[in-house]
Amino acid sequence: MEQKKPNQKLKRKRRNNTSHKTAYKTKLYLNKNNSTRALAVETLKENRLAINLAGLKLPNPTMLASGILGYTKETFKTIADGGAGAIVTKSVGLKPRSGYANPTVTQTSCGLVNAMGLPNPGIEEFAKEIIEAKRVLNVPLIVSVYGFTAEEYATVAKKAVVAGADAVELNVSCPHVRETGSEIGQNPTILKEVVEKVKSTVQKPIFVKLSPNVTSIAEIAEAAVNAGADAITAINTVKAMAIDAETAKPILSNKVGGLSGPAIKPIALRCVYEIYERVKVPIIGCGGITNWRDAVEFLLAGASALQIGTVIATKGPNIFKATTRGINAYLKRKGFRSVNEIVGLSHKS
Ligand code: RRO
Repeated sequence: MEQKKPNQKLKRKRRNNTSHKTAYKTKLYLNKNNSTRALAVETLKENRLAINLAGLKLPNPTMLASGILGYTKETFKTIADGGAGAIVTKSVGLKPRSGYANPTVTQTSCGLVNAMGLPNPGIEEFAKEIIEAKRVLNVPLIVSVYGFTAEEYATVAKKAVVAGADAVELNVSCPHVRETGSEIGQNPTILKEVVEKVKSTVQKPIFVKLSPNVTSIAEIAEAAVNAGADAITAINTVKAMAIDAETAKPILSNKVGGLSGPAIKPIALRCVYEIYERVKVPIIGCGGITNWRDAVEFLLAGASALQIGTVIATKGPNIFKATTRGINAYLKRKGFRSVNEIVGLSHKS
């Protein structure tokens, strides 16, 4: 009698189980004590979650999103200890900037609206913090950079890399500061000029963080990649505002700001999905991720890594560990050997 063939999924599951067992046994054979046993399990867990992001080695695909936690090495360390696989700094420019007057952030029913106005100490001052942060961090440090011209972007990126940045993320998507941010990222010609200039100036990976406030984010992503972007981060905040019914006035001093948090997750997910169909470089999903299930959805949409931001305000730094644990349990339950296996999987169905 002809034997029934096991379906593909079951086959994969079995193969994975076997390979895990083999690796596990090998370790135990070499070192027969309990601490090594724990180490072996840990190593296997890490292997399932470890990624190579445009040449950067991350122990897991979660990253601190830019703009969330200031500029000090202490805060970066706290986030890395919370389980983040990489850290992205708040955006830094050529000169110090005090940003907008208060109020700069307001809570809405499903997220935050901010208009900080790019407050930052300037790259000369921040370079010292990069040097210090590199001494204490065991995960990659990515410096978010902005400028008002292509030359400024390149100068700041160069200084960040000289100080020790493992990569730079170009902020071409801040929704409310004039002559930088989305005014650059909404125009493929200017964007190309900026990316090319930075690419020819630094020898580290360049991530480009895009705005959702465009007609076709895939078209913008393609322009960035053609100009040399090594990865695309999608998305920055969605242009928004809040009005106080009692005072009858806009709440933020800048009136208009950017919405982040759960409200923008479906928008971010759609952006990642569209970009994945258009370009081949890794995509870093960002926007409203608050738990492991959100993270998995982004991976399935095509993200290779995930930036987490707004939720830290309510759940604290351990959100990174919780998210990673959840992704790991999902992969295990579904029979996948590596997180890479589910990147873009929703496109195949
Ligand atoms: O500093 C800000 O107000 C800000 C920036 Br740079 C950004 O990229 N996105 C955002 O929502 N706010």
